[in-house]
This record gives sequence, C-alpha cells and structure tokens, in this order.
Amino acid sequence: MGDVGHDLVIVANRLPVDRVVGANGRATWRRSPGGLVSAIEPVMRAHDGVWIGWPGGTSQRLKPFTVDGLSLVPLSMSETEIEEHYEGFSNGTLWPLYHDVVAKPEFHREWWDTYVSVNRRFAEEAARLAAKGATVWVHDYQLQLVPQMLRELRPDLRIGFYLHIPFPPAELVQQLPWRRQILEGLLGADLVGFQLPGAAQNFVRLVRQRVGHKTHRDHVYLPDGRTVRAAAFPISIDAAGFEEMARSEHVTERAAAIREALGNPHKIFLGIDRLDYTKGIHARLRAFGELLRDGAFTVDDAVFVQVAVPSRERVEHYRNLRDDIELLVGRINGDLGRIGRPAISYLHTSYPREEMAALYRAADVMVVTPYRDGMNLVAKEYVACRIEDDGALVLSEFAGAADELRQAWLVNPYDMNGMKSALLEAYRAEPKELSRRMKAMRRQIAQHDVKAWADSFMTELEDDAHDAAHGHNLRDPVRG
Ligand code: GDG
Repeated sequence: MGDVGHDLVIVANRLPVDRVVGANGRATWRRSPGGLVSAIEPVMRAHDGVWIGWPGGTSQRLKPFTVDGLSLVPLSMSETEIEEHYEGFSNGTLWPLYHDVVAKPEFHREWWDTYVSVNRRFAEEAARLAAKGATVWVHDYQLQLVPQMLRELRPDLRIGFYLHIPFPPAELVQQLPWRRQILEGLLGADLVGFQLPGAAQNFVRLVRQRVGHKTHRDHVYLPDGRTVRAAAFPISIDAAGFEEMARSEHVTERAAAIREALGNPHKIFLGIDRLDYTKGIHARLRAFGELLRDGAFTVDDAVFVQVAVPSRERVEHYRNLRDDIELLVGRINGDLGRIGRPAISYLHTSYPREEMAALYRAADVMVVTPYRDGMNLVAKEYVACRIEDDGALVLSEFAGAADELRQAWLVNPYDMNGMKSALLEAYRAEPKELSRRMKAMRRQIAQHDVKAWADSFMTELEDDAHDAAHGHNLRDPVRG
C-alpha cells in the first residue's frame, strides 16, 4: 500500500471540477472557480497530492483523471446515497443543526446509516491512496466520521480535518441522536480546524462533557495517549487574484455597463448568496423595501441587485425559501417600483467570476446578512474588489467574517430597525468615512489570504507530527 501512494490526500465531498458539455456534445471537466481549489492547489503540487471526491451525478464507472495537472479520484454516488447522505443527513440534518437551528433539523435513522456507509467509502479510498506516513486533509460536515475510520485503517497517517461551517454550542449539538459518534469521528484527526476560536471551544467542551476525555485549553487527551488539537483557522480568498481581476479593463468596463443598465442610480445595493435560508436574504430585502416605503430614498436614488444562486433545489426547505423570496420581491416591486425602475433587480442564476467582480465593483453598498455563516467569502471578495477604497459593507455579526471585518456596518439580522438604520447610514456615508473603513478592511484581507490559511493549517499539522516523531511531550503545560 505504502510504496505507490501519495504523500498528501485531500478528501472532500465534491471534486474541484465541474462537468461541462461542449458544443460538439462531448463532456469535459473544468476546474471549479472556488477559492478552495486555488488555496489547496499549490499544496497539492508540492506534495504529490491527490483529491478524492464526488464528481456530481450518478455515473458509476469513473476512473481517476487529471485536470490542469491535478490528480483527481472520483467516488460515485447512487441516487439513494445522494438523497440520504448529501440531501438528507448532510443538508437536512447537520446543516440546519450547525446553523443555530435556523430551520428545523430532521432526524432519520436511514439517513444516518447512509451517512456512515458513505463516510466509510471515502475513508477506505483515502486509506488505499495514502503513502506510508502521508498527510490526509479531510473537509467539512459531510465527512466527519472519516478521520476515525481512516485512523483505524491506517494508524501511520497524519490526519487533519477542517470544518467550513459553524460548530454550534453544546446545547444545540446535544439534540443530535448521533452526537457521540460524530465527536469520536472527528477525534480521529490530529488537528481539527474551525473558522473561529468559539467553535473550537464548543467542540472541546462537548468532548469533555459527552465523551469524557481530559482536555486542557485547545488540546484533547485520548486514553490511548494520542493528543488532538482543536483550533481556529479563519478561511479566506485569493485577495490578489480578485484585485487583479477587478482592475482589468474588461471588468472595469462591465461594471460601468451594469450601472448604466440599472439607470445610473445614485446608489446600488448588492446581495450575492447561494439561495439558502441561513443567508438572511428575505430580511434584508424587507428592510430595503421598508426604507423605500418610509421615503428614506426613492427608486430613482437606489436599486437593490440580489443575485440568488440556485442551490440544493431538491430539498423542500430550499424550494419553499425560493417561493417566499420571490413573493416578497414581486410585492416590493409591485408596490414601490415604476416602469423601467424596479426597486429590486432579482436574478436567480449563477455567473462567471468576472461578472461577480464587475458586480462588486458596480455596487456602493454590499449587504451580507446571514443569520449564521461559518465565514462568508462574498463579504471578503467585495472588499478585495474595492480597489478605489470606497464602497460600504453591511455585515451580519453572525458571519465568521465579522470577526475580521470590524470596520463594516455590523448588524443583527433579526433586528429589522437596526438593519434599516445600518443600510441608511451606509447609503449616506461620506467618502472620507467609507475610505477609512475600506482601507482597514483591505489591509486585513491582503494579509490574511487563502494561501496564508492553507499554509498555517498544513504547518500546524506537520509541526505536531514533528513533535510526536521526536518524542516531545504534548502534554507539557507550556504548550497548552
Ligand atoms: C461555505 C460556508 C464559508 C457564489 N455565487 C457565484 C459564485 N459564488 C462563490 C462566491 C464565494 C462562494 O461561492 C460562496 O462562499 P460563501 O462563503 O459566501 O458561502 P457558502 O457557499 O455557504 O460556503 C461559508 C465557505 O464555505 C468557505 O469555507 O465561508 O461560511 O457556508 O466564493 O464568490 N461564484 C461564481 N458564480 C456565482 O454565481 N463563479
């Protein structure tokens, strides 16, 4: 097993590629645009890495392949596995539970059984592909059992786990009938990474209470002598890449064309989100609609552009959410718009990255109001694209990004009046004020980009390995 394996294995629910069918009818793979791929790609290349994940769809006979030099190993999913592991336990149970129970999580024993069997398949594949003593980096809530399953199969490996979404307080996780199995699953890793320090603390506290292991600060001490560390690694974006794109002639021209097409209003408000009930889309549009109704500004002064990217469309909550939002948009436009001037320009679609950058450059007020969000990269992307140090960010306190972007107009998305005041302040802010805030946020994003995130996680994971190999006592209180 060890001789031919890879020194680094990335395990994530999805492969970092999308299947595209060309004009000739032939299907090819294209790298997905996300920041995660760009972050992990240099690490993959440096370590002879391989990426295991689901390529989407239900094709059963897929062979390993490479795209732009990245080695990819597809794991196929059956229709039942998609329904019960992905849409069911991952997105119908864990997603709402980990996001403050914004929607009611469903608990079904069949979903759990399939979650276990899919996790096992990922773990077995990782065990097969990893070289002796290799590093395996497992990602996100769909695969929380993989670390322990993998450790049982391959005790020689260094295993890291990173959770992209929040890890909630013990009081909420407690509801989960399989809470102990999930905690034990994660404890198979040497390093468990979270977006925020509070999430790491929630995890350590739960492990102490529910599994009964000894803990000290961010360390968990297992009965077999192993030590697991839980810590925060706030994820970020390719800030320089976004900035470069924002500066390009094409994006600059496109941003001007967008403003023109919207009728050159005084201010453009913008929201871009996956159509998800955690993102607070409905509440922000209501706040905007009320400001128009109150006469704070008119549809000639301001327009709200809301891009709602289709997401998880087969899950019932998501279908209902879409209906609710579209009803509200129709109402606001019907009551407050006039011919050629809708109050809200609503787009249920996804765009290429250049178009996103053009929208960010065209918008005066970016509105990001999730009820709960692990980080929220859209907020950071907006900041990276504001190359002229202008524009206002209205940001929910409950997005992980609020920890770093302190100069945003921070809002509680449950407080409708508070949200209206913040939108209005951002609308009215003087250029000097905008520039002071934006400069500070841009410094933060430039220094803490996605490369720094990936490097710090990998360094931490390998440092711990070094300590263990050299017999350092990890229980030494100096380290604690
Ligand atoms: C999860 C956590 C955490 C969106 N629409 C289009 C498009 N996007 C890109 C954005 C951004 C990404 O998708 C969305 O990331 P977010 O962080 O905003 O939100 P989630 O999808 O919920 O992500 C979140 C993240 O994982 C990373 O750890 O921050 O808290 O929930 O990069 O630009 N990209 C393109 N077209 C679109 O229409 N090309």
